[in-house]
Amino acid sequence: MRRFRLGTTLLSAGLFLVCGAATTLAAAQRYCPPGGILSTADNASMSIGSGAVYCLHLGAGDGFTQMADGSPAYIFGFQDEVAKGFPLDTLVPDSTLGAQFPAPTLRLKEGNTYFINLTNVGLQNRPDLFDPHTIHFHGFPNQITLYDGEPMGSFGTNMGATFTYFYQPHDPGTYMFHCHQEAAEHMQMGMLGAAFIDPIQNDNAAMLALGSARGGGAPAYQGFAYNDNDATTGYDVQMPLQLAAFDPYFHWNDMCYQPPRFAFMDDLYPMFNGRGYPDTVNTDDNTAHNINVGLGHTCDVPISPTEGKTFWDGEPPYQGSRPMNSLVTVAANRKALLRIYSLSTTSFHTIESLGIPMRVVGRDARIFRGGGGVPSGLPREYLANSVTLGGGESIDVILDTTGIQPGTYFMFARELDHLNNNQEGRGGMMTEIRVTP
Ligand SMILES: [Cu+2]
Repeated sequence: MRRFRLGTTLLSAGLFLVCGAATTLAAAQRYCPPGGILSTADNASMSIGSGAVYCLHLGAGDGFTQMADGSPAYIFGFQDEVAKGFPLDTLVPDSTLGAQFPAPTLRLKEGNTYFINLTNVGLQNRPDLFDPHTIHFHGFPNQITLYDGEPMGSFGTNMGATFTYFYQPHDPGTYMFHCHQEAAEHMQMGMLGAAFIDPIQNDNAAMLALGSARGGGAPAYQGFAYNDNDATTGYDVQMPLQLAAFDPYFHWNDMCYQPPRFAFMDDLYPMFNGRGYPDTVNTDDNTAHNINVGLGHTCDVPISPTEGKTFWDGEPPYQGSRPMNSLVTVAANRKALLRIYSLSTTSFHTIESLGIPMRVVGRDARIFRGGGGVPSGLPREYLANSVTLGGGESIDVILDTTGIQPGTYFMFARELDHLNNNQEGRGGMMTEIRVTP
């Protein structure tokens, strides 16, 4: 905790430009370099071309989301300020209680340049706290300390302040980002998202056309997981798949001014992309903003395992808080790339695909090739029906539906206690792969 606020600090390409005007809670500033393209954080256009400059803006604060059994959960989280479009002079108050889980997906491209503004909009439900927030790109090679978001090595962004991160991604692959401030708490509370780097090979028309060479009317590939030089990581559809889970007691404690229960963290809501089954296949994108909805809860009644909803008094502000599902829809004789990443704070997860083999093409943002992962290295890909990830790890899996009968297939965590939504069975970390004719 700190007892003063930093002014808005703008940093670009190693050049320090300290803005003289102190930022207040009522005003935010967004840095965008000349020629920079303002883009929504999860807009696929950010991954087009090479040498482009993009300017993004994330807010960090608190909010509420809904578990698959209907229970609410108080969260800390990120939101996409460009997509929400609030005026900058009221961005901070407008953004309160707007956190979403997972965070907006950051789809970046090798060779482009990204300025990512982070505004700390404060914790509306915890005015006693003035926690800073950060963006930490987990696994980025050669990240400089200033933009690494690890607060003991650099700093966190204080309430009401905006800091501009600068990234030039060079190494394609599946990464993840999270707030690193008091990480055990802020990660358990939901400040987790996907960050993946598209390879420059996506610009290679001849390589993309190899998709059509599969015959049977197959289209060109949509893209590749890596610069593989042989199109083995080509895909027709792709999806990031986040493994993370919530401990409802931890979240209740944070909502109700109780000490976080670090030593007893017990993730009773395992989730794919912020939802437990069957909510994982609900295509409602839940994108409306939840501004100006009353908190509606009372902390008088402690949460109980059997009646998690009793502390709510009225309709909780859910909208916009869980924008992603994890339903994979792919045609037969095509390829779906799953960018599986774990930001679990408690458990390993073993994810099984029933009926569609998984071809593991990369791990921890490295293509599976000999010779240090160079494209000319020998293939090290392998087929599996399950993969196991600890927190902070990623695995790139291609589901090849060649010869697979159209129908619904399941992908799920093989730990049976991860297939629940707290007390509700047949839920948790499970989703569907729908293979269409
Ligand atoms: Cu944080």
